[in-house]
Amino acid sequence: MSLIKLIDFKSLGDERGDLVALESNKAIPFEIKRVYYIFGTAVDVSRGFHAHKALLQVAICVSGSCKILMDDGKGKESVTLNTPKQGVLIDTMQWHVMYEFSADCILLVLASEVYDEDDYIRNYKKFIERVELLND
Ligand code: T46
Repeated sequence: MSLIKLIDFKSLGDERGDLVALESNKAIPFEIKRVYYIFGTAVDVSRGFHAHKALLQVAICVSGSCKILMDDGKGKESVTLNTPKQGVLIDTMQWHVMYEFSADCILLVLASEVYDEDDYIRNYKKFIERVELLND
């Protein structure tokens, strides 16, 4: 199964332009408890380098573009995000890295929980250990 789970959003566009509406448990497959956005990241800077134990997220490039690499400890896949009409699911236990941000990139992230640093695994070795534990 692909590590890249893209979600296409319906655009309510007309001659005035586009409008995308996102609701919990509809286009977004969880209750949205937090919204944050990342912008002003230089093209040579990468972010992320962590996995989440329980958090579900959908990342949407509402302006510009960036890439995201997903790694489940067994395989890696990456995708370019370059449209506000599509989001990518960042599943639990997916080590992820965002990179190659365009100067105009705004990466909007919808999250299933409020911020909790204890939910992060920021050490790759510990991530792999947990993957192996969960697969036992
Ligand atoms: C993720 C990717 C896609 C907060 O205080 N509250 C928040 O809601 C968030 C998201 C971050 N922070 C603090 C934690 C750090 O001190 O903001 C600082 C920067 O966060 P971080 O280094 O984790 O940023 P990224 O871009 O590496 O990762 C972020 C999210 O943190 C993460 O959950 O999945 O974007």
